[in-house]
Amino acid sequence: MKNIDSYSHLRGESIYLDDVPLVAGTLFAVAFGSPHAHGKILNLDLGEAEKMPGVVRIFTSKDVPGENQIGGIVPDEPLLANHNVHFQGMPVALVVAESVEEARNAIKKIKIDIDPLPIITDPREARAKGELIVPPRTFRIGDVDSTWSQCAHIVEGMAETNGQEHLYIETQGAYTFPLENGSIRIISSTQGPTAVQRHAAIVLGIPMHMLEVDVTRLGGGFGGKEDQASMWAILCALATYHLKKPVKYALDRMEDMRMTGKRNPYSSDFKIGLDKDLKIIAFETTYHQNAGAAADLSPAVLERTLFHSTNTYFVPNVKATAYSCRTNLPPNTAFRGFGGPQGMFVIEAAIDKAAKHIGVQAWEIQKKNLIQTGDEFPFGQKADSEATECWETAEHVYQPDQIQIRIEKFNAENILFKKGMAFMPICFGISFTKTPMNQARALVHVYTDGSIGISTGAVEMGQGVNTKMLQVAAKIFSVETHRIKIYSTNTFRIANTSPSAASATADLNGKAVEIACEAILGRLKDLVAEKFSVSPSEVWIENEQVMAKGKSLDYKWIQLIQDGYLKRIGLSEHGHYAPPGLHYDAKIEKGHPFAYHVFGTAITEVTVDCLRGTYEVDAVKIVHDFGTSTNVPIDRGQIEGGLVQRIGWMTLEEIVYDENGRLRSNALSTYKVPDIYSVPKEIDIHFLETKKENMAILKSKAVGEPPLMYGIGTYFALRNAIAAYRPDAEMTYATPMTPERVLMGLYGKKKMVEA
Ligand code: LUZ
Ligand code: MOS
Repeated sequence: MKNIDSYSHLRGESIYLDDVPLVAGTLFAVAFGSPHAHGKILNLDLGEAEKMPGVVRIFTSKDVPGENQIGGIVPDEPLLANHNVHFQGMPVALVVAESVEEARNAIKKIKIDIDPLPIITDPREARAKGELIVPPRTFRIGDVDSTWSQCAHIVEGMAETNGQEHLYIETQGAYTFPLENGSIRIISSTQGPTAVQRHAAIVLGIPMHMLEVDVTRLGGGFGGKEDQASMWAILCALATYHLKKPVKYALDRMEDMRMTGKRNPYSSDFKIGLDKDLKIIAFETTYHQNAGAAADLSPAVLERTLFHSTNTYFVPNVKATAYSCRTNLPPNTAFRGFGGPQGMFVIEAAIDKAAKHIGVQAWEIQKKNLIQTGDEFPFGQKADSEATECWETAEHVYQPDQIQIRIEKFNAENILFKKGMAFMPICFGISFTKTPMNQARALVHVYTDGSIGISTGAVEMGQGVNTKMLQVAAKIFSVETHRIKIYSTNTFRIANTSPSAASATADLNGKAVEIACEAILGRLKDLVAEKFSVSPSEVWIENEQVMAKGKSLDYKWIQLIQDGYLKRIGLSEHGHYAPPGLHYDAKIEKGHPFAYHVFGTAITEVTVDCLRGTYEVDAVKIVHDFGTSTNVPIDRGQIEGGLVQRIGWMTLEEIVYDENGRLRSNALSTYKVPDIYSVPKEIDIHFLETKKENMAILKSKAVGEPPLMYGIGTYFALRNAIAAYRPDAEMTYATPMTPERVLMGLYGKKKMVEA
């Protein structure tokens, strides 16, 4: 079915934060961010700013009634800086004024004296200086040290991935309202309503039940609003708490780019060992994660990097170590894939380097090492693998041998244009790696007119989760979809929500909807059984008709609901779901953290203009493991969007901080994001339908993050095209592959220098 939001989106009628009608008396907040990346605050002079027209009040850390702390995993992040500043843009004060313009004008009059401290921007330097967010972690299987001597080929190297700006179309923001008796209503553009509620309670020193967080929808999140929406919501709540007035803050684009964290950049080392049959028998890697100035979600991101260190390959001997390094950049955070893509890039770089060293194609190594059902991941979980099925289907459907022959012919006939191909097989674990987060709730009401209202913990951010929730209820009740409405996500209706993240939102919340609907349906069936003297197990509903013993009872959904009300049966239910079988022991780094894995294979073909260094992605051909997709258009949209988002990260998007920790790529003029010209000219998606049992909702596997990883293939296809022009091109494994880097690969004298 179509995305239920498509009509209102197209007409511009969907309500985002900035579309919420303004309430009389609303005040506007703007944060004053530190102009320095690291230092001690000697003096903060608000005098002149306070006298500016329209200014109502300026808040600092001294105004925090509870704890000045919003750190989620580690309590290391003040809401407002008090003694020290740790990154440029770190909020120090909050100006509240009668208009946005007046608040922004007042910001310019704030004076701050900072005694500078040394600035670190590089994660390896941070590690050398002992600046770690959490202790390092190591995942092990087999014994790498004793395996190197058995390897026919050993290759070592370094791989680096840059950060990525989330660039949700809707920037961060919140709007808060005073309620009776000190309660506060918070409208927040957040993926994590409970995170906002929990931290607002800590900062304000009031119980969570006084804080209503409501989210209708987001104009994109991509992980950037999993944790980092809290800051703005709580700043507004702080102002509302003191002033008893509605307060709104919607960041402008440059503020958002400067003050919020991004995808964690990684700098990694690898060593890979293969036997003479191209089996990878040893892999050792060390990740240096650039966490920025506070933990935020980085320790969890780091964990997922470790879980994906071998991507979709079985490697019997692995040692993977990960360091989360503190630097003076805005705290980096969740971003679609959550550390997985960073880890997967490293093993793909290792395979590419080994292939060049041995003189084979990377795909020969990739194919030989695909994980099989029953093989063990380094963290102890056994794979239920579709890796080979995806790969072989891709070979069958897309004929890559023919593509390669065509490419070689093209390359022989053209001097200034070269083509390249790469395979990118993926494997992504579905579940929050923190096991307790894997739970969800849904509240289902059936009204006396037969219409149905549903609340869940799922946040709609364009991914179509509300449509999927609606489909679950429509299927169980077998009613028409127009009868069902999915409500906003609200902490007064659904408590203790996990963020909409980890690709798990539809599964977790969908199962909770299923449980709640089944409970109501069970009571309705009992009523039918009594009324028609049949057994409840013989009753079902089909297209709004009540059926029993194989035939219609000439009794409709609406009559059934009205009778249900008159008979005083419960027409509402609160469902709770927690996937069984998940466990993980971080002491030994073994367990079964994922409900299942999603597999797939992409074949990418690119053309490089060897005069200009520019390139085009000709085609990306994908076989994706959907289980049994319940919504093909939405799932296709997720695949295409994820792919292009990752192509952007691999090719164009270049975050540049200078040595003072200042963001140089702070606007869309200096930060190039993918546009229609970056989209592959052809995207083919083959839906691999597997009938096997799985733990996904309606067996329709999670699709949010896995397809992002297909974009990695573009990077390696570009390298192959460059090698066709210049076989001795020496290029480091660094992203993004900007046209500048391509040119250096094509014409650079020696090893390509870092941009
Ligand atoms: N968020 C989170 C995530 O808190 N835990 C996870 O495991 C995760 N994975 C992917 C994306 N967001
Ligand atoms: Mo996320 S990276 O918020 O699923």
